[in-house]
Amino acid sequence: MPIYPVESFQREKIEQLQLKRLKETATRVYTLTPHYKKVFDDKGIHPDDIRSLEDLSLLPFTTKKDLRDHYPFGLFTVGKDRLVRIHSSSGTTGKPTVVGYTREDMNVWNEVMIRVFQLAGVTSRDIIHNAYGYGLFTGGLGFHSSAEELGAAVIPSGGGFTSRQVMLLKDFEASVLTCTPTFALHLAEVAIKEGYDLKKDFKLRAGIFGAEPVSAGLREKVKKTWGIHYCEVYGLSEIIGPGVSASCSHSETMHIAEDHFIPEVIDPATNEALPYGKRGELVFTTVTKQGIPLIRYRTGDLTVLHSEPCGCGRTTVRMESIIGRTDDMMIVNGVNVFPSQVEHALSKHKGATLNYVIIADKKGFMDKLDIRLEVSETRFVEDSNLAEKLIGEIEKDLLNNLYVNAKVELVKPDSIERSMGKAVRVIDKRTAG
Ligand code: DLL
Repeated sequence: MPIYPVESFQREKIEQLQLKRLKETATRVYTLTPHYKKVFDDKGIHPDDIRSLEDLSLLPFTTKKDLRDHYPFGLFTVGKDRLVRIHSSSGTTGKPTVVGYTREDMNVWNEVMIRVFQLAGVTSRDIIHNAYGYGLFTGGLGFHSSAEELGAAVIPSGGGFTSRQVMLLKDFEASVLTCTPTFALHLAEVAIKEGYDLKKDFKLRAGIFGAEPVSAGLREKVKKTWGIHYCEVYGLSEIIGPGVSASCSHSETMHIAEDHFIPEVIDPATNEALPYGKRGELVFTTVTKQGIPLIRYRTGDLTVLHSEPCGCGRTTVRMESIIGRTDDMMIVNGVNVFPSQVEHALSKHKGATLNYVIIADKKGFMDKLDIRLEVSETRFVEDSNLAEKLIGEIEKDLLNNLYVNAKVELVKPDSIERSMGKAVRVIDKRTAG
């Protein structure tokens, strides 16, 4: 598989390119948007003051709120006549965040996505079954345009109609599946129920999965159930959509397209930049975007960056799988827990599935955590000995490993609603209403 030349640049060379592009972007946003002029001036910083990449830490952050406050086009640096595409975030409350792409931005997006396909070992000869949602969400169209650009055949399935998708997956002989990891598992479940043999009846050999946090347990389950190579892809609409980073076949960490998006990890409490190897909030500065360039955009996603070159030959900075979002973290009687950690614990127990809902609530002054967990076979709820054993094991595991005192309730197979896109795992009644 080819590697884009820039992905194997020496550190010094990539940093020179980043610095040049950073200066251009800072000048662009400062001169073209009243917002950035104001926030740069408030910090007493001018784009001409940027002399090295370390100076990035002097620049102001951009948040989701800034995008909302300037809804819809207030942070754009081009006129509407130059846009060729508009997308927006998947947020469910308040105004969405809106992003616009010029022709040049679409070229960058296609380029970084073609790099993702290369990381996943996907070529123009592949047939890609694209089950990411189409529409304002960047998943469907982001994969679609770039797969066409690659020269692969793309099947625009979108989300939903699972049983029909299973039929198309088989009949059209797709070799690559692209969707959220939870939907990949749901497709497998439905196919098995309909009597298919996943390894024999399908031609799938790889999947490119992302858009939501995935535990090691869920990743393994998708890999094993389908018997395919698992490439993880990360991205967010504010930065470009899918394609910000993806994993290669050597490691589960994801290579960042850092010639376009400069990553940093900060301590979300103090806002200080953290060194490689430390966990914190991921922040990106786009350095080639024309439509809506963003300076130090706070993603809310928690991860760790690594700078060592990878066995695949790439030298780009890599990020670990996202453990959760800053706003996903539950604090249960003082203990910090991420849904992905609970998911990982569940994945270790025979009889448990990865279909679950976590419900946080208050009992008096104390927090309480209930987990509704679907079992793999009815006997695990109907046989009280089996049920008691499974509940006991999981509750003990959560207490010993995550220090969380949770109450597990087992429910029958198929009783928890499946998600066609990003799964919703937590209901926090403490914060609702
Ligand atoms: O989810 C873009 C995307 C589409 C990525 C398809 C990958 C595949 P948004 O709807 O703007 O964009 O949501 C962005 O989704 O900040 C993360 O919290 C989460 N996310 C995306 N990829 C991953 C991943 C798309 N691999 C938000 N692991 C981000 C964990 C992810 N979370």
